[in-house]
Amino acid sequence: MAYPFELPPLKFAFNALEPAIDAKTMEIHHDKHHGGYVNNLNAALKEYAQLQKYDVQWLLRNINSVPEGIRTAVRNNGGGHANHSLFWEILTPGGSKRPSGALDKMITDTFGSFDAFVEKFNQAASTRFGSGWAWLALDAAGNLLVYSTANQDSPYMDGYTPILGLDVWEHAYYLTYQNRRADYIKAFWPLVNWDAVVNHFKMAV
Ligand code: MN3
Repeated sequence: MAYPFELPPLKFAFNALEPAIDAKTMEIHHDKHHGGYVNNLNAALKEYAQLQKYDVQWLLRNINSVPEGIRTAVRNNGGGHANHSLFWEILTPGGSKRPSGALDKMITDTFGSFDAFVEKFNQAASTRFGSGWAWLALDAAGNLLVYSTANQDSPYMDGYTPILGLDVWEHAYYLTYQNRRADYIKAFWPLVNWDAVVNHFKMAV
């Protein structure tokens, strides 16, 4: 999918993740925040016909070859579009307990145990100062890593492929949790759609 980019519809109702994530937050977050990134990305690319054939992952992987005049706009808004598109996909009402198959084994092999992985991810999410994201991603050699990025910076910009992400911008949790980011992080795990994460893992390896 390339220019003009479109806001992907949510696959569940705004209130479907309550009480973990409230309906108002979901509505504003999806329609206004993500919608804004899509609109701003399209506006940035409007006069750059040579870039309009590329998908957002390509634009982010090749951010340094994007013309300087729109590089920051593509970084922020392309990142925002890619990050949120993944985020909505890996959330689902009721979630699923654990990843299956090869991903489950690779998480255990890489981090020692599933619980150790969760702890490391929570650490990345809670210590990201200001706005950003925590990620489970694959590097170019196919190794799993957990880390965080600032603002809307995308793992694609680092040569990684994200398969699970958590938005820790205040807009993602402030209405329900105010300053209690740790409570929001804890409430996230039961919503994770591991089937979707496994699909992204399979596409990336
Ligand atoms: Mn967000």
